[in-house]
Amino acid sequence: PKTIYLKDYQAPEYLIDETHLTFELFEDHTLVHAQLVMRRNPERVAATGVALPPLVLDGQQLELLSVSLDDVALAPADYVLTDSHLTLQPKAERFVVDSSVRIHPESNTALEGLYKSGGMFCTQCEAEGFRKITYYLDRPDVMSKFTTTLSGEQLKYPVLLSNGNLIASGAEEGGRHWATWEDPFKKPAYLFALVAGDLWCVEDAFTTMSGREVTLRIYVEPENIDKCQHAMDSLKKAMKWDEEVYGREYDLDIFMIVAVNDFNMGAMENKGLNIFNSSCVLARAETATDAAHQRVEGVVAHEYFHNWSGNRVTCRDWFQLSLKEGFTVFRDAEFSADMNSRTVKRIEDVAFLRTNQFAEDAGPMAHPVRPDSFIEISNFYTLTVYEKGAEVLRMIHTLLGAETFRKGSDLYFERHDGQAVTCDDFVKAMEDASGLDLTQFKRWYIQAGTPRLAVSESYDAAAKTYSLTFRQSCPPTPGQKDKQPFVIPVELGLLDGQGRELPLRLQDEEAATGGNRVLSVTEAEQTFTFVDIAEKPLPSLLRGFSAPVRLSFPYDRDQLMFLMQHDTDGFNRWEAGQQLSVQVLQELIGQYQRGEALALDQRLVAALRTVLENEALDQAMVAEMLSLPSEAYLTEISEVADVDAIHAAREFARRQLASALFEPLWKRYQANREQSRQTTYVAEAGHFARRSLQNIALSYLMLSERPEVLAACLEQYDACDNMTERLTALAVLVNSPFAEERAKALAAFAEHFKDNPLVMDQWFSVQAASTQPGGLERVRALMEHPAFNLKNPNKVRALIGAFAGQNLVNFHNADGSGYRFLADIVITLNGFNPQIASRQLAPLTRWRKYDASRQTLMKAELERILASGELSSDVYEVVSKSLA
Ligand code: HT7
Ligand code: ZN
Repeated sequence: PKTIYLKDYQAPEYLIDETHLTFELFEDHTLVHAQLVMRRNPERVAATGVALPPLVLDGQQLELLSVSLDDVALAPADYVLTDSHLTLQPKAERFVVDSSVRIHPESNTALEGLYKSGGMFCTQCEAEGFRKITYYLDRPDVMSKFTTTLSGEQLKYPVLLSNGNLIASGAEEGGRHWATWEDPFKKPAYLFALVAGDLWCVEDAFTTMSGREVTLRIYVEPENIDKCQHAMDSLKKAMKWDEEVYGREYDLDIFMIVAVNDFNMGAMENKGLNIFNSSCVLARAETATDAAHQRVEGVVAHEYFHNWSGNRVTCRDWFQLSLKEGFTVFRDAEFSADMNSRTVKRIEDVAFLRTNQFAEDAGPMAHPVRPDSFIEISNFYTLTVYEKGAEVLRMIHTLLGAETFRKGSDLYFERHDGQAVTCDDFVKAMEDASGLDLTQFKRWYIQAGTPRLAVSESYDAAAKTYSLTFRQSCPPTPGQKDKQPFVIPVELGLLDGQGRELPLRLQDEEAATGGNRVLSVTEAEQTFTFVDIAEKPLPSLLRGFSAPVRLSFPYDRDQLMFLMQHDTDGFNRWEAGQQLSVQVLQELIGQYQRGEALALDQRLVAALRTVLENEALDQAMVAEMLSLPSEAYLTEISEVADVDAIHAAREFARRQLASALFEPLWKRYQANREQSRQTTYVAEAGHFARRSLQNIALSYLMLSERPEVLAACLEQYDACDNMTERLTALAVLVNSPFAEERAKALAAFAEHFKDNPLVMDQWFSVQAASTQPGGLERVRALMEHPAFNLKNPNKVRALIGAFAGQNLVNFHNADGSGYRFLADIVITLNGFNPQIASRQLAPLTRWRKYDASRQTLMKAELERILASGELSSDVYEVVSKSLA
């Protein structure tokens, strides 16, 4: 496999002004006719010379039936055909290429290009799937106006959709019909989509800020028509938010979403025709949890926001992926923060980033937000490009302030509408709008790895000055040994003994600026001195997680308890609790490793008791503060992760807390469950908060194994009206010693929901994540269940992904059985869905984190995969880089 480098980027030799596609859909093949109205790219003439260069079209797995140039049919001697390209020699600056190919969506298991999901046809073209549909310049900087006609059997495929507006339709002989769609906006091929199926739709409308009426439709299989309202409500909220916060208005007369069951990722922002994994559209109380409802809201918004950040202004090349993804994740996170609790959203995102993206940044696949090389672009839809990319945008927002950031985004959209651009173009718009020089800041785009920021303090009582010294460093990552200092925005406050914010004035400043400010750390070592500080303060650092760094400050446990109670920044109150828990858990891990009796620091109990008894606190915050750092996070922050010690220490702490805090937990559980009984389900922040506290309380209480708690759990399981309460009750039963009740509940659940694949995914996940012994055997048995199907990515993620990613004690069984199992699965998946195979590999790539014996076992499995035969470029890239 070939490595592609950013430094080799060249603009295309030819452009495609118009693309006219015709699809004839049949059960055993599909015919695709493409007419491309092309011209030479004037930008390239100086570099290439006057003679016309060859036209090299991308195309894979296509059976070429005919090709013509300006209506003259070409013979095989007139072109060069390989398994990835069709090369022609144009005779004029402007010309038309016509081609016909046969493809086989009915046997496309990779779910890339045109494929069938259940009984419907659908497409997934990002990043390079369009070349599996027809011969084309399949690169994002070739933008064209598309017209698409599709025809199929009327009874099987009554709905025929593509991008843009429907301009004609009709019936054909033999029970077939057709429809023609025209997209007035130029777009790259990766945004092309078509859908044909027997679908029902929910319809609504949105009036844009300039008074245009837009039709909104969500298409689903008939049995899911009752699960679309939440997605529709989310879509309307997102459209309004984007007008209000970014001034962005929708531009077509119709916006469509289609839900499909077989999909490699969450969703796809095809112009005017978003295609969604059904798990990111369908949600109603009885079948989807609160988390699923919030995910639907976030993903619907994310894909909608791409209409501007991605579609109207797109990426010049795939190295710039974060231009659209980082920006759009930042936009969707702010939207969710505005719709729900801002602090809770930030806590969830930061916990996810620190556990998963930091691990990626410290592993063999570490890459910059803008990578400079890849073998397979599908491998670069990563947490770094998406989530760290969003953090980079958040830092720009912090440095510029909301108003100037908005000026920058207006300028960016105005300057580049209809263009394919780079991350540098985005930053330039922000610089031009703000007058700031972001040259050094751009290192965030080009240097991989998570910076460490060590902070120390010194207080001079006589001079009333308080100094903070910041030392930044960044560990080496593949291909990048030495790093230059980053620009790190550090939002902070200084608290006095009563927890009040002190006015902040730096030496050389004339006046104080309030109690909260952002310092820009730009040097490897830098000291900031505050004046007029009458008593030694306690710093509250990196508020709201203002930069994606590993911050350290030598807080002792009493100081952390103080911050937990008094910090004026909600995020940092949670953060103080997490740091306290980490210190306490690391102490327990040490005790376990030394074979000592475990003893929990009672200060953690006291701190959580205070939180639990504070009825004035947002209940979602209470729930977040009660959640101990996950085993995955404890693994991530360990030098060498001791899986068994981490699990034992965390479980010990949970049991101790459950027992010491039984009374307040029970009180809050009962109060909240009672309220749940009195209310019908509502998908809103206040209700999410109540249920989250109720459910975390239940998970602690069940550790007590008391009969009244078991009875409450069974009551919640049976009598609740929603999946959030039911699934938690099921999960705590699955993790409990009550074998009879567990088996009964699992069987009842499966019987009740056997026809709902998304609910069955949750049933698989709950069991796959259970840390009870015998995890692998359970997973193997579940693979034989009639609802399981290795060809369906949601099932793979629900069972295999949950086992390897969440069930750490079982997956990392010292005998290596978990590793062998995962390698076998990857080898099998590689044969029919390389993208999913490569994503499932991630846990094995982290082998350097574990002890010598596990390292050997994990590496051996990676080597076995490498030697297993013909590997896809997706799997090859991840395995070979992991072993390098
Ligand atoms: N932009 C979309 C990316 C995507 C994708 C990429 C590779 C393979 C399959 C895929 N499905 C969707 C999703 C998004 O970020 O909005
Ligand atoms: Zn996206």
